[in-house]
Amino acid sequence: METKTLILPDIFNNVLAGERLSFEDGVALFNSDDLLTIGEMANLVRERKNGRKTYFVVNRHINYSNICINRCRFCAFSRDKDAPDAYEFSFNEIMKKAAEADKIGATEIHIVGGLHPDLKFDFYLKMISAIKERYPGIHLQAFTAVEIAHLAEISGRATGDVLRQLQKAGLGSLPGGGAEIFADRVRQALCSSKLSPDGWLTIMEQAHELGIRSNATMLYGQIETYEERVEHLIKLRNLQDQTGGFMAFIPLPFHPANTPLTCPAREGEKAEQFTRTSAIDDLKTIAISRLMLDNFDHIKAFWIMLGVKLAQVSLSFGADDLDGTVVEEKITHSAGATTPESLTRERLVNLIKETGREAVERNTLYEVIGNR
Ligand code: V47
Ligand code: SF4
Repeated sequence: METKTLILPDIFNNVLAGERLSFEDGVALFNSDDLLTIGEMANLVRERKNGRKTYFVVNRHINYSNICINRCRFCAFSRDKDAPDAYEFSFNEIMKKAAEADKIGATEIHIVGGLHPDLKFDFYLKMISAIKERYPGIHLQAFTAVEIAHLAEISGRATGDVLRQLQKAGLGSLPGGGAEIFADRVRQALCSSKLSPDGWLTIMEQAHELGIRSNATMLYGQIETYEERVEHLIKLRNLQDQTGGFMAFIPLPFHPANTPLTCPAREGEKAEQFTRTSAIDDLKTIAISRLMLDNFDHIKAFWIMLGVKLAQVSLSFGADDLDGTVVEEKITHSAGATTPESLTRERLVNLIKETGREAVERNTLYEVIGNR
């Protein structure tokens, strides 16, 4: 008979005592088959921090362009400028999408895109200031640390200066994308020309120092080891100890369809076989994130990537936030996501209530808008 690796009682005792888990604890949890005990521990921490509340935000994503000078091998979204399906939204199109956000009562617009070779820094400043001027009540969560580094590069400014100028224009916070997996080995294989882990962490530190709060992510389910996942979480935990600027952590399961890894466009490259992460891996990763990141207030289950039903289950495995209404999403849907692109406020509330939890509408900064 196959033997199951059970959770070490020491880890359970440490969680009960509210003590910080070590690197070795994190790896032991990933190597354990005892999903239900891991979930029970994560739920304990989740309820200690957030009770039975589950947060959501009424928001709209705007992916302003898929044109990107990078070619991350896990990304099905990016295109060369001359590709037939390359796109960039005009200023007017972006304003139209912002108006749609306002119409549904959105309190947040989430703006990210590729690293465009030609758009000038002024375009980004104008996009932020025009939306903010027209809709001052909407929080703008825009540009990953990778885009901030790109804007610094194209404008000849320091990243701190780029952040200050965007903040002055109306930027509210940074999304957590672009962190991928910090391990050099994985980055060399999958996204060697991307902003380095130190660069990502430094930009987050600079943003936090300016009072620009942010999220953090981890892209998992590719070639990384459990050790590399835990290492990633500990790097985030260390920076959070220093700045306290992170709001939520979002584990992102790799979607393999149409990516250069599975559908190479270049001659000579071999197509790799990847399947979607299992539901067990998704739940385990959410739960272990909740357990390792003791200094993060929120763990987000991004329903777009997890699927609606697994996102519901994850609320009992450490997650306390379902993200939002989203409306239009291109990054995961280019990579084969089968989820809808949008959920209404009412649907989100029902999904949360179906799990027996309290639905709380929040703004980006987790200020409560209302109990629903
Ligand atoms: O940076 C790219 C990842 C990120 C794939 O901050 C992929 O609240 C899975 O960061 N399969 C963008 N993931 C999304 C993101 C995000 C989403 C929701 C909320 C927040 C937040 C942030 O998606 C990218 C990259 O890490 N990604 N390709 C793929 N094939
Ligand atoms: Fe470009 Fe971001 Fe896609 Fe990498 S993940 S290719 S930086 S859009």
